[in-house]
Amino acid sequence: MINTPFNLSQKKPLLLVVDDQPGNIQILYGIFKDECEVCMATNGADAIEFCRNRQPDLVLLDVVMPEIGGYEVCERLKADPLTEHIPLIFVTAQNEPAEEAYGFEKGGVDFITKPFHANVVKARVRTHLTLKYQSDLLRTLSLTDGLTGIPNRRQFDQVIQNEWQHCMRAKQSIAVIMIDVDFFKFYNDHYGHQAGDQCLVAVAAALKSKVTRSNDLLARYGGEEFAVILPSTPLSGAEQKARQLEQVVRDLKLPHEKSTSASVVTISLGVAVTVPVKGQGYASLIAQADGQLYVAKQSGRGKMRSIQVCSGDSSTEQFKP
Ligand code: GH3
Ligand code: MG
Ligand code: MG
Repeated sequence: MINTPFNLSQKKPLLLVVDDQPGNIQILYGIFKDECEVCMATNGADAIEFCRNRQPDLVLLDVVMPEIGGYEVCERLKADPLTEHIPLIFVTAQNEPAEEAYGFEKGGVDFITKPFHANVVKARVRTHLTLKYQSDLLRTLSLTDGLTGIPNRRQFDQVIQNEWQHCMRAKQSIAVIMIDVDFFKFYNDHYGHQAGDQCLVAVAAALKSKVTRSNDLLARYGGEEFAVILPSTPLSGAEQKARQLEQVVRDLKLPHEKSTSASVVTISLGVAVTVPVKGQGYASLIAQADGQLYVAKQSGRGKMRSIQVCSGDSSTEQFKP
């Protein structure tokens, strides 16, 4: 097998073959069964459902099918944010340039003509799987923090935007926890920058072990700052989570001789919760959580402070020992 980047990845690529003629599916299955996980659909509706559920790496899509034809399947997949990034190759008995141009216009990445020539089909599929692997990798890297391996600020911004809208529609509360490592400048000065980096890696891993619900997100927000998004979570739940996060970092027992508030590395946390309403942006929620983080720092560090932000202006601060 040629060593293309896609087959350097751990998993076999997932290929969906869509054709109303089982004979065509069999031929393509025979060509790709060794290097791909091949799944099949015999109509457009099933193909769309499969793509929404399993996000294949590439779809080989018959143009002429009863009910929903290939071009319409393509159009629908491109209109859905869940499936818009999946590349599609049209499979057709026609090889008119006008037909090909139409397919590209609809969002296909390539054409394969029947009857199949196995080596040509293989080469085209490999090219597009390689491109898909590279664009996935780029997307993952651009959304991940290089030091700690957790989501970065860019991913945080994307997720909070989506969750904010979702919670507004569902009339549910959303919580943000801003986290800052205490006396971290002293830590670096005393133990060195590399030890500082290792400390951030350990803190990130500890925090991650407590942020486990599928829609919750932990991100590195900046230097020694982290942030958590908790959709559909009321104040009490967010405070409970913040206390767990404070404890899990304290339990790492990373010595910090230069901290004036504890003998180990600790974090301070600011929590803000609200039910989003139209006309209000999420930036104010982050600012409120930051405000609470500042209060937590002022009250001695290694602490959590929280606020319920009401729609309108009146907010209720929660003061705790
Ligand atoms: P406070 O308790 O008020 O938060 O004090 P602090 O010293 O933690 O806060 P300050 O903002 O003064 O210092 C943050 C330090 O974090 C300074 C900066 O050099 C360090 N830092 C930021 N990013 C990194 C990083 O990626 N690696 C390391 N080793 N240090 C970092
Ligand atoms: Mg800071
Ligand atoms: Mg700090």
